[in-house]
Amino acid sequence: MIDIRCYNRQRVYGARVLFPVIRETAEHVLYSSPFVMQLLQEGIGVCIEVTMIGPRVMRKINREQRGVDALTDVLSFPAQDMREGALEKPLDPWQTFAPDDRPALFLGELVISPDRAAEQAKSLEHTLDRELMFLTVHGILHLLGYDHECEEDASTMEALQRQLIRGLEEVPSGFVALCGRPNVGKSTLLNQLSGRTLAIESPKPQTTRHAIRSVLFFDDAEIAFLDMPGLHKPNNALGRAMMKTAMQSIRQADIIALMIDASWHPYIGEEERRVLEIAKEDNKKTILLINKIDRSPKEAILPLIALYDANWHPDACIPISAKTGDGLGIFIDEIKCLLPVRRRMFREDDETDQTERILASELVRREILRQTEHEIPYGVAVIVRSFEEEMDESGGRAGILIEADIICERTSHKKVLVGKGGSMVRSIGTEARKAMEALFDAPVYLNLFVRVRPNWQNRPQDLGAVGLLPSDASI
Ligand SMILES: Nc1nc2c(ncn2[C@@H]2O[C@H](COP(=O)(O)OP(=O)(O)OP(=O)(O)O)[C@@H](O)[C@H]2O)c(=O)[nH]1
Ligand SMILES: [Mg+2]
Repeated sequence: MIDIRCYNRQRVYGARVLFPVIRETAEHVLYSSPFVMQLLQEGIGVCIEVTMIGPRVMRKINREQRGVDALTDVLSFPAQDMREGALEKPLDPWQTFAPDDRPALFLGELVISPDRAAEQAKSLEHTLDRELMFLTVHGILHLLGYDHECEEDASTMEALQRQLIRGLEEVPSGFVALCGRPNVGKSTLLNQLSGRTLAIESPKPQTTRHAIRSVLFFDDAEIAFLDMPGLHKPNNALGRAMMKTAMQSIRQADIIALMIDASWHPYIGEEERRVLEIAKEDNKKTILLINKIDRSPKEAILPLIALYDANWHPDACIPISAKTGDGLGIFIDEIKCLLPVRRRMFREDDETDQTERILASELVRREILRQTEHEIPYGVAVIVRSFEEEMDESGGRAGILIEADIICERTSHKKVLVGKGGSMVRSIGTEARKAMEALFDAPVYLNLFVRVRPNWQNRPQDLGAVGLLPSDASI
C-alpha cells in the first residue's frame, strides 16, 4: 500500500485546496517507480509524509538545514540511502515499520511552502495546482535518490520529471477515425499528418485492408488518427472482415472525420449515411472533410457543405487537400477543440501500431497494385515469413533479410505475377526493396515467392494468416 500522510501546519491555504493534487501526484510518482512497484509486489508498502508550512518557518528550516537564509518552495528529507531510484544497500527487515501490521518502508518527508508555490505559479502564469504538482514530483524524486548537483544527474532528473509531469497533465486526447468510401484519400491524409508512409496509397480503390494507427503528439494535445478500409458493400469474407475492422475503428473513435471527394455531386450516399447514423447513435463529434480541393473548383465545395450542414449538422466542415497539406492546420485545431480533456493515453514511443514486418508486406502489395492490372491486385495478399536483422559490430543494422509470400487466387494470376522469365516478380521486388531501404534506413535483401491458394479470400484461416481478421472475428 502507498501511504501519503499530509499535514497542514499553516493557515492561509486549506487542506482541501492543497492535499488532493499532492496525493494524486505523489501516488503517480510512486507507482511509476520500479523500486516501489517491486516492494509492493513483495508485500512491503511505502510511506511518505508531506507537511505544508508557512513562509517564516520554511525560511528558518532552510537556514538551519541548508545554511540558506531565504524562503524556498520545497525541501526533501530522504529517510533512506537511495541513488537514482534504488537503495544503495539491500533492504534490511529492521528498515521497515509496521503500521496496521503490514510492513512498510518510510521514504522520507517533503516540506512545502504554499505561499512560495502560489508566488511562483503567478509569475509562471499557471495554476497553484500545477505548481504543487511540479513541487511534489521534484521533491519525491529527491526522496528516491535523484539529484541535480552535477550536469549529468540534473539531466537525468529533469527528463524523469518531464515524463512524470507529462503523465499527469490533462490535455485534449483521443481517437479520430478517418472514414469514408474507398479512394477518397484517407491513407494519403494519415501519411501527410504523420510525415511518413504508414499506410500505402494508390489510385485503385480498396487499398487499405486493416486499421492503422498514428499518434501525433503536441505540447497541448495528443491525437490518435485511425486509418481504415474504405466503406463499401462487401462481396466476400475479406470484404466483410474489412468492413468489420472499419466499424470497430469508428465505434472506438471520439471524433468521426468523414471524408468525401470535392468533385462529388452533392448527394449523401448509403455509406456516408451509415456513418452519420452511428455518429448520432453514439453521440460522437463529427467533422466533414472535403478532400482533393487542389483539383476541384471552389464553387463545387459550397453545395457539398450546404447539403451536409442542412441534413446532419457536423461540428465542422473543412475543405482540405491531403496531398498538399492545405487545410490540415484548421483540421488539427478543430480536433483539439472537440476532443475530451483527459490524462494522456499514449507513451511518446507509441507513435504507431504498424510494425516493420507489416510495413514490409504492405510495400510489396503497393508494388503489386502499381504494376498489375484488373482483378489481380485485389486477389493478392502478402505474408512476410521471415524478417531477420543483421547487426554490425557497433550494434547498428548491417542489413535486413526479408522473405515474403505473394498469395494469389489462380494459376493464371501466378503466371502474370511471375512474368516472363520472372521479370514481373523481379520488378515488384526491386521497387519494394528500394522503398523498404528508404523507410528502414538499412540495406534490404528481399526474396519473394508467388504461391496459389484458391479462394483464400473466403477462408477464415487464410485471412487469419495474412492478419486480416478483425479482433473478435466471426465473418
Ligand atoms: N489530387 C489529389 N489526390 C489525392 C488527394 N488525396 C488522395 N489523393 C489520391 O487519391 C488516391 C486514393 O488515395 P488513398 O489515400 O489511397 O485513398 P483511401 O481513402 O485510403 O483509399 P482506400 O484505402 O482504398 O479506402 C491516390 O491516388 C491519392 O494520391 C488530394 O488531396 N488531392
Ligand atoms: Mg487507404
